[in-house]
Amino acid sequence: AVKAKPQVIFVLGGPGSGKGTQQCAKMVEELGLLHLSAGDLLRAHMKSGTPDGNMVAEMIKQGQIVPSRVTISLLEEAMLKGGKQQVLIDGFPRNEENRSAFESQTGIEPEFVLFFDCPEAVMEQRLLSRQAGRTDDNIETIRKRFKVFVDSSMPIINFYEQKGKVRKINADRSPDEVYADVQPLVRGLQA
Ligand code: UP5
Ligand code: MG
Repeated sequence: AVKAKPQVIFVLGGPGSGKGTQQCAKMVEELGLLHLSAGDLLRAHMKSGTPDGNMVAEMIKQGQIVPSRVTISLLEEAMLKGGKQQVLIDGFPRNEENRSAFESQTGIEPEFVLFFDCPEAVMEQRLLSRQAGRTDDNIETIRKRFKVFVDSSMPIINFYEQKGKVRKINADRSPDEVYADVQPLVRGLQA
């Protein structure tokens, strides 16, 4: 079980910037942190068939941000269950409502924010060639997701930038090159 509050790293960046699969998986494998993808938790929840689950399915299909009430309870449950002292939270918080609710409900402030910076054209190409069967990987929803990222999520990154907490990574490189920059930052937290 979790004794003290876990140390949290937020992993943020546009849709397709490479937050999930490649980078977080490597950190889990090599450094043993718990990885929670807010999007993965929401996609699992939408299969529950509950009214909330159906709302989540519709919002994801439209590229909209789910209310923090839903996302935070999924994250809290998964953090408790995971029982790790160091947690990567990928794809959250996405707007000011997410950010302030997480901080007030959990009392947790991130150690730092990994920001995967990537040009839209590159992200678009990656998402269009991904074969994960996601309901939001079509060009229409991808464009909506980009707009939501710029309008609602970039202000969160700017908020943490002003607090000196953003570690910006050039994500428009090979996965190994990206990881070479990520690894020492995360290792530094563990030292
Ligand atoms: N790829 C990755 N890195 C590469 C590299 N360096 N070079 C070449 N290819 C690379 O990667 C995407 C694809 O690119 C993969 O095929 C990968 O192999 C390749 P991935 O690691 O999956 O990128 P990621 O940044 O995780 O992209 P993802 O599509 O998951 O980002 P989103 O932020 O859009 O998705 P998420 O799952 O976080 O959210 C989906 C939706 O859920 C949101 O739009 C929203 O509706 C909802 N949501 C909320 O409402 N609230 C939340 O808190 C979270 C999600
Ligand atoms: Mg992802």
